[in-house]
Amino acid sequence: MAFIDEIKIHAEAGRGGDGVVRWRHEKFIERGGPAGGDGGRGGDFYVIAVRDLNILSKYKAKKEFEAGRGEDGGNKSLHGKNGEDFLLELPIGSVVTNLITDERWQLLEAGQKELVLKGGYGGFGNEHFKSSTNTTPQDWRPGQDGEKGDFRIELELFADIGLVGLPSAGKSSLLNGLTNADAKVGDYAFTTLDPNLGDFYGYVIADLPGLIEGASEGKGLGIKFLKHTKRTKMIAHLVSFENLSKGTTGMMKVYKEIRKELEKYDKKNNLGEDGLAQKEEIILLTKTDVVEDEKIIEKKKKEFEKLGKKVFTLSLYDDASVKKFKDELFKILKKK
Ligand SMILES: Nc1nc2c(ncn2[C@@H]2O[C@H](COP(=O)(O)OP(=O)(O)OP(=O)(O)O)[C@@H](O)[C@H]2O)c(=O)[nH]1
Ligand SMILES: [Mg+2]
Repeated sequence: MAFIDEIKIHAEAGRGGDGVVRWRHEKFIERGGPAGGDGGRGGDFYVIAVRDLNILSKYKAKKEFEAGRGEDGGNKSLHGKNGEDFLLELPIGSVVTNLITDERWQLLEAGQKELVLKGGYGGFGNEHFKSSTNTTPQDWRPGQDGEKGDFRIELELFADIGLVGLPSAGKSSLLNGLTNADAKVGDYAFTTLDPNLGDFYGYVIADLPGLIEGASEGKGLGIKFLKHTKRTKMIAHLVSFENLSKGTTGMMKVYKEIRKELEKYDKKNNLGEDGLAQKEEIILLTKTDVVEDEKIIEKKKKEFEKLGKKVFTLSLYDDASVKKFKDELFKILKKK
């Protein structure tokens, strides 16, 4: 299923039910007084945030939504039932804009529910119009229309930490290792085409598409990747030990290449202080299992530590290293 981050929909809250004209039936009295009930309220239209990033693609085929109509009033002064509310599930991070009124809602946490369109009031039945001067009113009112609107829904993916790195650095594997996400993993570049999110003890980790040289100019999946990086609070930059073979400077070279893309993107978009390169960054040296000599791993770690950032080494095949990183990551996120 393709990942979708913007849709347009049309929605209508329910129309109120009509009031009715009815009469009490009493023995020997033909018209025993007005007994027409009021119509029920039309259902309201809500949006509610869920932790499902791909849910927008569900609405690709169906773009019109309608809450339930209120029931008409009944005899014996029976009030019509209210129409059913409609709850449209949207991913956390959605920004909903009413294109007619310009009202905006931002869904920031799971379960957040916003009333977007109100259902119409039910109409009065004839009993409502009863008075001392009019004991047999014929009056009734129709239900009101519910509010209607056209909406744009944009997904502004935001995460506490974004996993950044070359294709195949092991980002998706790590996301799966840290959370219960089920991101696709593959030994070819650009396995991840769209971001995946995972829940890490209440923090959101975003696994982003791989980045290559030239990404800031649109190479690879550049723009898509960078657009979503903008909303992450911090970055975990993954560099695989597989790059070690590119000479002793291999891993650092790869790291710097990606830093350069972040900076270029910031410059191009005049992001300044809000830039990607300004975000707090931790460095993860991944796939330590491909290196036989423990000393090389330590040496690389020291080399990266000179950048003045927190550096971790890990392998998905070494549970202890993943556990250690999990504990540290939790502490880092908690402090933020
Ligand atoms: N040896 C080894 N292989 C790993 C490790 N972690 C991931 N891999 C393998 O590396 C390959 C790439 O892993 P992914 O998790 O798909 O990499 P990615 O960074 O998400 O790649 P893109 O989505 O293309 O950007 C897969 O074949 C994984 O099985 C590790 O710790 N050690
Ligand atoms: Mg991936």
